[in-house]
Amino acid sequence: MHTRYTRNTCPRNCYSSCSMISHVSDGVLEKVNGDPKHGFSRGKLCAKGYGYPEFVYSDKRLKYPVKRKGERGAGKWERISWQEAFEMLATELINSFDQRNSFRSVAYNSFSGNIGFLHHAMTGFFSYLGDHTYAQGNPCLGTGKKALEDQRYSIPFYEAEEMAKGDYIIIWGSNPAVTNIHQMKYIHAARDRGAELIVIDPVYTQTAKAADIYIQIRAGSDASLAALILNELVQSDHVVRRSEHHGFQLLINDLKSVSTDKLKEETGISEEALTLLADCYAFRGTVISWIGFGMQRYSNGADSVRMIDALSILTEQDSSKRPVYYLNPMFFDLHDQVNQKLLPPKSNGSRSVSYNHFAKTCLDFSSDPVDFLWILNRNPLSQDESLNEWKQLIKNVPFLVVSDLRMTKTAAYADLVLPVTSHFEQYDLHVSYWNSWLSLNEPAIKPLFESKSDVMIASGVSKAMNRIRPGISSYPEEQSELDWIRKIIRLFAREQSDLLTIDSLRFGPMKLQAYPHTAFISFVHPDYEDKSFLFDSFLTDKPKPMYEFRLLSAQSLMHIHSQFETKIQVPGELTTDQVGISEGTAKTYHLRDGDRVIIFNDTGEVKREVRIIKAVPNDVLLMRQGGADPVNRLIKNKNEKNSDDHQSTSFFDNRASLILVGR
Ligand SMILES: Nc1nc2c(c(=O)[nH]1)N[C@H]1C(S)=C(S)[C@@H](COP(=O)(O)OP(=O)(O)OC[C@H]3O[C@@H](n4cnc5c(=O)[nH]c(N)nc54)[C@H](O)[C@@H]3O)O[C@H]1N2
Ligand SMILES: Nc1nc2c(c(=O)[nH]1)N[C@H]1C(S)=C(S)[C@@H](COP(=O)(O)OP(=O)(O)OC[C@H]3O[C@@H](n4cnc5c(=O)[nH]c(N)nc54)[C@H](O)[C@@H]3O)O[C@H]1N2
Ligand code: SF4
Ligand SMILES: [Mo]
Repeated sequence: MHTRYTRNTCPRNCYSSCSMISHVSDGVLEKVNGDPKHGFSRGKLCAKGYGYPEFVYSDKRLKYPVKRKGERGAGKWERISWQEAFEMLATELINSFDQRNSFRSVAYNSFSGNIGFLHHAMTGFFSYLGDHTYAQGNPCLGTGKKALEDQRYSIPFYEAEEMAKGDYIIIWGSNPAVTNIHQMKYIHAARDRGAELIVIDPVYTQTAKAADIYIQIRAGSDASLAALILNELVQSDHVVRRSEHHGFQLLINDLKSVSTDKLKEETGISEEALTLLADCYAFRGTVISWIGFGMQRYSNGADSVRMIDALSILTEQDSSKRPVYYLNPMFFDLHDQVNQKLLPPKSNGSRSVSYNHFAKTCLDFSSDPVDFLWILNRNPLSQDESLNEWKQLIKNVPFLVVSDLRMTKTAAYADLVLPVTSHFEQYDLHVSYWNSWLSLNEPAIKPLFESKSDVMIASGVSKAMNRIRPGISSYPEEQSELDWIRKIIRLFAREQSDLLTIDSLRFGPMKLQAYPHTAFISFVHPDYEDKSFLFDSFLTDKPKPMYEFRLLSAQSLMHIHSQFETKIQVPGELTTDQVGISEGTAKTYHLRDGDRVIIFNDTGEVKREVRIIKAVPNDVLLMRQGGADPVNRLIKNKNEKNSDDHQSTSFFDNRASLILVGR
């Protein structure tokens, strides 16, 4: 049998963006391997990656466009043709337009399902339409990004592979053994040279297990721990470059006014651990801080990020000895840059709504209420922090369309559901938000059933609109996926290398060159010129919590958020039906493995089966994202001020109690 090989790129919202080699026989995707030419993942994939044939041929894949029959959410569907689907969309869009001579009441919300460049197709489609409503910001990592930009002007940049050169690697709130598995290679390379890995996390994670030193911190108290370390460093005279930094003295003054006993109590850290961390930051070699996303899922997330970052800035003149890893600032924004160059700018009358408050803002519009909503690359009824508001919005909005690979919790409430292709069935282009590799994705197989890519869908709707009302859409509907890719590559080639072409990428991914960035450092609170950023976090008293437990629901190995339900079960990984509790909690509440509990707070309740896990601290309930009864039912948006500072969500600030209901 003849086997054909193509290069694909994993489009999931994952640090790696692995390039992969697909093996296709008789039009069937038989096997997927890692691409040895992808210099970051170096020929390896995670288990989800190797499992892609199962994902592609899953019987859960949507096959045809379907429209709702009966009540919303009743689960009854009627198969329709694409032509009918496009006509329905075009009619709804034009009806909305005709009511106010504008598309302002039309909204779309797309996020992280597929992070390839071509998955901005809907951004393109709507930008060409004119005024409309769209979601903006970054609910995932926006807080830390903004915090670092406030403090440093731009996010520090160090190549992912260079982590191998550290003497100490201190990971604050990231779990790369689960979320960024290829990075572990570079960490272990450093350890082989004698480096030490220190992990700071409330949970004894897989990464903590691989570490030389694990420091258990109380959830949400990283800013306090970093303040304690800084205090030690000031006392022992290990702080450098004092006078150079705007607001340094403010920071130190604020630090003096905070009780260290109070901070110690908050963090739950031993003296020994504190001394050890202060000694690490005082070390004259290369001390790497990795600021993960765990500690920014709190309302004090920005302060935690700035405070941890301050330790690196203030302990060494030579910044190459204090690398701070957060994300790849060169390429994280590349999508926006490309959109700015290739698409018309968002029109003045368009409404941009923060992802964080999307449902609420749309519900509150006093004029031009949303009457058409398109959700794609997103599953808000599982993943958002405001499920109740989302449910309300979905109930109220006159027309909801969802494009996805599967009938998700969100799609189940739509009026129209459109099946999209997997990345093996379309072209795309990818750059990672962590490493510097650019790679191509070519179709390996034909689109399954009647699925279409986001680009093809954008073209189809535009054509249908123009058939009904010639000239109403100026979207360049004749452009193919390859045409768009050529344009994007030409942009990169201009800045990177003439040798960069589609054909060169067919031979393997290319490492993009970083460009220089400015260094400007300020420790001043972005909202108050005369205060350091310590101000918010420490000088306000925190009310006593109503519920005993923190809800932690970080990422899990075999899933990307609500995506993937593989047949392989990893021993020890929580299922969506379970809650992980500590041995201490089990004792206090007389709970046993397998007991059924209800977990509740004033936002909602979920049912779970108890699993006693040593790794969990006493004040934490550990849960997985996704599933039939999502943990997000218990999560409420804590971010009252609709400010840019707090783009990320405060998932882990939420608390709950539990009650036994069956055994
Ligand atoms: N409780 C809790 N909730 C969380 C988090 C947490 O830590 N705890 N983490 C948050 C974080 S960090 C993130 S990034 C968000 C992620 O939130 P979402 O972006 O909503 O993530 P997914 O669940 O992956 O949903 C993406 C959807 O896109 C679909 N999709 C995949 N490929 C394509 C495509 O090519 N086209 C289209 N149209 N659709 C596609 C998938 O099938 C899936 O249904 O979740 C957040 N939610
Ligand atoms: N397998 C897999 N990989 C993924 C994803 C996935 O869903 N599955 N999602 C991708 C996405 S969108 C993202 S955003 C990244 C996120 O990847 P990471 O940066 O690893 O972030 P999280 O998994 O959200 O949380 C990391 C750790 O923070 C810890 N933590 C919680 N609260 C605190 C705290 O107060 N202080 C400290 N120090 N630690 C705390 C959690 O226990 C957890 O172990 O992963 C990406 N990679
Ligand atoms: S999920 Fe991440 S690690 Fe796994 S194949 Fe995709 S990009 Fe690579
Ligand atoms: Mo994320």
